[in-house]
Amino acid sequence: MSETRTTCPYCGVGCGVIAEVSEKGVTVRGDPSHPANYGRLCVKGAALGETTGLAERLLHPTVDGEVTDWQQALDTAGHRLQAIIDRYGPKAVAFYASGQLLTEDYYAANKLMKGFIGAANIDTNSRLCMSSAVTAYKRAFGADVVPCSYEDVEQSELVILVGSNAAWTHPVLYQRLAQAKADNPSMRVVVIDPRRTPTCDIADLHLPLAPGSDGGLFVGLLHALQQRGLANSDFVDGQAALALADEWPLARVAEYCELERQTVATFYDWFLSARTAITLYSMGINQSASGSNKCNAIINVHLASGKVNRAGCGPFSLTGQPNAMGGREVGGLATQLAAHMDFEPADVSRVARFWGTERLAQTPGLMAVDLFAAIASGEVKAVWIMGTNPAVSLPDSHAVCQALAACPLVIVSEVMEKTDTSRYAHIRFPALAWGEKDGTVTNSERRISRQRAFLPAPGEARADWWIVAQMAKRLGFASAFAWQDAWQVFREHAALSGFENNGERAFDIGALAALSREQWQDLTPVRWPVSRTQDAPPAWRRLRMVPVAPQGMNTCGDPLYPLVLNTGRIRDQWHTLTRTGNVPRLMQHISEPTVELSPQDGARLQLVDGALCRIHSPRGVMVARVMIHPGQREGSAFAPMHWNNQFARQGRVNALVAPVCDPHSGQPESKQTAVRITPWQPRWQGELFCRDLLTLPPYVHRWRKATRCGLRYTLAADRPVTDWLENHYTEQGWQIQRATTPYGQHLLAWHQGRLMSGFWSGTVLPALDEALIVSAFRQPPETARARHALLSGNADGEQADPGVIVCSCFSVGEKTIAQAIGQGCDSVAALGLSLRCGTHCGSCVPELKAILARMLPCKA
Ligand SMILES: Nc1nc2c(c(=O)[nH]1)N[C@H]1C(S)=C(S)[C@@H](COP(=O)(O)OP(=O)(O)OC[C@H]3O[C@@H](n4cnc5c(=O)[nH]c(N)nc54)[C@H](O)[C@@H]3O)O[C@H]1N2
Ligand SMILES: Nc1nc2c(c(=O)[nH]1)N[C@H]1C(S)=C(S)[C@@H](COP(=O)(O)OP(=O)(O)OC[C@H]3O[C@@H](n4cnc5c(=O)[nH]c(N)nc54)[C@H](O)[C@@H]3O)O[C@H]1N2
Ligand code: SF4
Ligand SMILES: [Mo]
Repeated sequence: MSETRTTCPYCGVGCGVIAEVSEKGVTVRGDPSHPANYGRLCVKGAALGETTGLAERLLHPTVDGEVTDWQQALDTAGHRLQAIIDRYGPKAVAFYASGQLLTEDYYAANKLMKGFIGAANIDTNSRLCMSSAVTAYKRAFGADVVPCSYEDVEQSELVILVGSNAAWTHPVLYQRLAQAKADNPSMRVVVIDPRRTPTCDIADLHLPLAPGSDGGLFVGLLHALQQRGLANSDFVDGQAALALADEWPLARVAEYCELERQTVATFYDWFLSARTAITLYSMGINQSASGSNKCNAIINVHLASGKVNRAGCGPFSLTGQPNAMGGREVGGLATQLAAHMDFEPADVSRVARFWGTERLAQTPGLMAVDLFAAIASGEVKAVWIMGTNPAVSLPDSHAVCQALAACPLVIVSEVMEKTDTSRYAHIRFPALAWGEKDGTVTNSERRISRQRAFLPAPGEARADWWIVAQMAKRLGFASAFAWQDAWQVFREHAALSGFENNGERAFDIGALAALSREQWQDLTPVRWPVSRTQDAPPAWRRLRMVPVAPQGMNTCGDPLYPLVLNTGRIRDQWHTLTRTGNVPRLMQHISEPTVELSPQDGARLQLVDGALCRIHSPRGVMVARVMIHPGQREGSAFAPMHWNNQFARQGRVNALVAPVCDPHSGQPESKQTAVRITPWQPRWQGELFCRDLLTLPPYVHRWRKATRCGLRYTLAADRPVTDWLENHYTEQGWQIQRATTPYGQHLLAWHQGRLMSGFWSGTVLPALDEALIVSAFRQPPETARARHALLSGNADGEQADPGVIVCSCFSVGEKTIAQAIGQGCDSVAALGLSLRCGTHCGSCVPELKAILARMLPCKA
């Protein structure tokens, strides 16, 4: 048994964890000494031990689909990349990296691309995440400095969460906030989000504003400050910002945001009267075609009111990924150089001298969405993707997939065998995963922590920085990439941040360049700057208020697409599911692509809780299960960003989203897409349990779920699949047991006495006894009665009793109907959509009405 202190690889809170390896496997607990979490963990962090298995891992390099060795893979990749550079120049190649890489990996990739290949075409998924926040900080402060800490959140009188569902996305920070509020009842919490989210649980005030209208709310707040004589405008462009705000009196704000005047007034009063206030903002602000202006509108009110740069105050952009901040430090964005330097001549010269290169990129490169457009147009001919899954996460995923399919050279560094993106890879490099890799990450509050390896490298997987360095060698730059370990990379990165930095660049960790290997191994979490020459962040020289004219969302009321689709995260899943989708514990909460609708829209669209629907936009379609949610605004819908082709058919939300970006930051408007939702009532729905991944025929909709016995697929389709399954299993020499019930088909497949697969279908999802099925996979039932029970899917050996059949056409019983009413079906039409009863001959409609009247007397 051994213990290792390391850092959680999920969200930007950056919690310290202690990992313990024993014969039983890996267990983790919160690190009580880590200043981000002081021992706390959320459910994802707590389940980390369950993600370290090697199932479905990519463990060997592949070239053109064949497994090969490193030598061969690197030579081939280097050769092909070089050929493209020779023929078309350095701008024909690009890297697309990730805020989940370690700082050392990121530093190496940025150095190779910008410093030695000589173009700045390296961008990152952080473009989709926080580029608007970066743009705004740079415009306001002259540097990308987050001026707040978690302690500021705890100490504030007024905590404003805007476009953040921190209860689910930054759970430990949220817990710290909830605790601070419990300890200090005078603290107030305001949540600004079109949806009523779990984050609202601790809110004193929730502003369910119209999607995309935050600009108006904050510009109006600036106006309110000025009206009360509380606005200091002694900043660059301060007067101009106030002049624009003049046009936003309370009445206009309330109308624009579709909020009660009183609600807005209360929020403004609280802000004006609070001694300290902190605004936490995240994707509801950043992911907008005017995201950087919205961030500046927030920063403006903090500047004007003096609520910045002191305890308990400030505009606090919450970073999403574990190392989004580290990526900003090394220059992972195509629009900056390295160590917070830009493409100013002095910066270019300094970085070139430090790296000893004559090939340094002189101008910014392509930003993510433009980068994939350039791949589509053939301008970029080779792309190396590291640690991100753009086929799922970029907007307009069909176009992204087409671009990748047409790209002459796609290289993917991955930890998983199969992803939607790696499907298009010519060359795949197996990377080390969390627990195996070693380096540093920086969290939301600028705190650098170590991620330490505590597991051996599996198969031939290697560190991302090592793979980059090996490629650099193949391209002829061996001496600049001659590091032996991550510590050496870190030292170089730290030295660059301090190089010729006499307090001019805020990001300065020059003092850490002197760490010995042992000191770096033992590094305890530290907030930057850690300078040799200064001890506080440099005084900001160029404080600026950016004049903001609020802009609404980009989509405008097309009657064909009348709803606004909002997208985001659910509590227990991480991004494209590669790391969390196989953990049964994390699949219990929400296990399918869903769409949240308001009760009003549900009724209007005749969609009940649990029904299936299709969501259409001009770009694509998604299939989702309806969740009726009273906290959802009428006219808006919410769908998770997580699902993809590995886990669902037509579950990718970005198939719908248009690639419309903020002109300053390049960040796409992922939060507002105009859509139409139509019911989909499949002929049958079913559950399939099996031991291994199964490729089903394309007409079957499938949702893959992790269970304790292998895999579970929830299925739905308009054509039957039982014959296909039977054939498929018979071909493998398995014995088939089949039953037909009035509602659907059941099928069990056996091999040498072991249960290999079970399938149960009905006109609606059959109610199954999962425990019974899981145990049958472990230990086949011995008695005939038990086998019969298994075939029925229920321990009592019967299909769940439907009660007296009311609808004969579809054999729908009274009990089933009562159950559906209990789950929210409140009309004959809704029952018909959910169960099909009454939709054929119609003769049972009066009985349906009677049951409804009996169960819902207030409706009658
Ligand atoms: N469980 C979990 N946690 C995560 C992640 C994960 O995948 N899973 N990912 C991490 C990453 S990378 C990120 S970036 C963060 C993101 O963290 P968050 O930004 O908190 O998460 P989201 O769910 O994307 O969106 C936040 C909220 O914005 C709201 N919103 C939508 N439109 C608007 C609007 O016009 N105005 C306002 N004010 N709000 C709006 C949505 O309703 C949603 O509740 O989460 C991190 N944490
Ligand atoms: N519609 C919509 N789209 C969105 C968002 C939204 O809210 N709505 N949010 C956006 C945001 S904020 C973000 S951050 C992105 C996230 O989107 P992605 O970055 O595409 O999502 P991940 O699933 O985290 O992708 C990481 C990939 O890297 C692999 N990986 C894990 N560890 C390692 C490693 O150590 N090395 C390497 N080489 N690979 C590794 C994983 O298996 C996975 O395939 O999505 C964006 N897209
Ligand atoms: S709050 Fe974030 S960093 Fe902390 S345990 Fe949860 S996912 Fe990990
Ligand atoms: Mo993110």
